Amino acid sequence: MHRRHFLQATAVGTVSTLAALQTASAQMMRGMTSAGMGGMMGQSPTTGPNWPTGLPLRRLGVLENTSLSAGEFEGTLVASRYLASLVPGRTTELWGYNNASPGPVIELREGQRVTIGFANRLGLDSTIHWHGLPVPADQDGSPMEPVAPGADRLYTFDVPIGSAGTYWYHPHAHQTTTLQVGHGLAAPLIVRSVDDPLGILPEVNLMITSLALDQNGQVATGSTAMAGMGMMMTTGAGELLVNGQKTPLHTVAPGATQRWRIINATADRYLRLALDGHRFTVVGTDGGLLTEPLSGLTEWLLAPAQRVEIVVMIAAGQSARYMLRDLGYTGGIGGVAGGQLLSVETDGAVPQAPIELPAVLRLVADLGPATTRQLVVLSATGMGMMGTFLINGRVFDMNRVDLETVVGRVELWDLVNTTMMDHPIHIHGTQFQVVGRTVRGVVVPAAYPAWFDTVNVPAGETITIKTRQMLPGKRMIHCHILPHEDAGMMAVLDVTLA
Ligand SMILES: [Cu+2]
Repeated sequence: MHRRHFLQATAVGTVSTLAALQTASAQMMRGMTSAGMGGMMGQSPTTGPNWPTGLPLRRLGVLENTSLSAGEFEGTLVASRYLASLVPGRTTELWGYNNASPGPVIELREGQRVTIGFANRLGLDSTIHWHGLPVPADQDGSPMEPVAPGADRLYTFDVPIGSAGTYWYHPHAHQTTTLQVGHGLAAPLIVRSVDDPLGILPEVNLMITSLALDQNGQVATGSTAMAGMGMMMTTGAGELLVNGQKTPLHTVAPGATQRWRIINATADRYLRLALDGHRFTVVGTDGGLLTEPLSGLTEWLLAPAQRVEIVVMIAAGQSARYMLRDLGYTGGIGGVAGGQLLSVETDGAVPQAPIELPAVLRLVADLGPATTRQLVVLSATGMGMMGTFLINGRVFDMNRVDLETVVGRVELWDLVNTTMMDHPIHIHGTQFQVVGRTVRGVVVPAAYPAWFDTVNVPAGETITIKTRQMLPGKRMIHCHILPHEDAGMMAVLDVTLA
């Protein structure tokens, strides 16, 4: 393995021995993270095929509501393998919902009753997890509720008032989430309110995924063998795609004001988002709108599974081009170069007048005084690639309860990261508020109130959140770097009635 990669690295010519070794080491790491065992056993995912770029940005399809009643949403999702043309001369097997990757957008309204039929035609256990929505525990698509290959089930839940926001849905089967999401199973879910203060703005959904293809144009990611081996390494694998396309082209009128809903649906990539030549305004996070817009931003870190809603006022110049980029992020260990996400081009139209945003969007009310404090410690065990990550010292066991709470109780949780890399921690069943972060003993309060279901806990730091569960049942708490989740960086929260 070392020898093969060393030869690859030196074959390019006049590189110094040290540089060659560094390149070889980097390629080896990339190979292992992108292809799992496949990459280590001779397939070469490090030199994938050339993706076409600059195609018009695809608008994702919307899942049809087959209910005749305004208060209900009924739809059907079939998860299966299908063939797609992604790169020249190759046909790629993707896994998708209704033969699409990303799958169809589910557009819901606050207060709706939702019934979605799910047909699992993947050939292995799967689920649909409605990421971020407070659905009942047995409708949450957790690993405790697997849908067998060939089986069907109904998911039923109500969309709470106040939950308007940008979510997504994806599989959450035991130890195969990386495999399934990595093959393309993910899609946006948007909840709308009747009184959206930004309702007049044109919207664009930007679903960001990563897809690693080998030389034959086949998906090379998410080996369960790799997940079981230990997970000290992650990130950096595959191409970053927007709505399933490599650096597509988004054409806008000069001066246009647009609302972009951006979803980080990658398995393991932090996205440090920036738009060339522009500042932007963040108006919403995982659980919907902020109290006040955060304007004048030049970048925003979007951890795996997080969403952000931004308002962009495009510059007034005609026929200009700007790149939406990932600036790259080290995540506490190693280094991941960024990349180009979306090419934004103004057309020759007369510049539009900017649309002013309201000073207040909606109240993000404090959850109130906490009566309980709990500790969630993220730690590492083992050495190098044979190690794994733990929550409160233990690897995931769905037959064990790790944390307990009661319905309606407001709690402070200290998420303590003792490891050398960041972990984006996701709590099922609720939205929570970040209280602050502690860096080397210094407490930094959160700058603004916001709803999150996933929070990045930087290496060596503590993030304190205020959280509350409103429905009984067993809930997952886990790292949303999917290889970490599959390897057992997950815990069970048992929510009981008071
Ligand atoms: Cu992690």
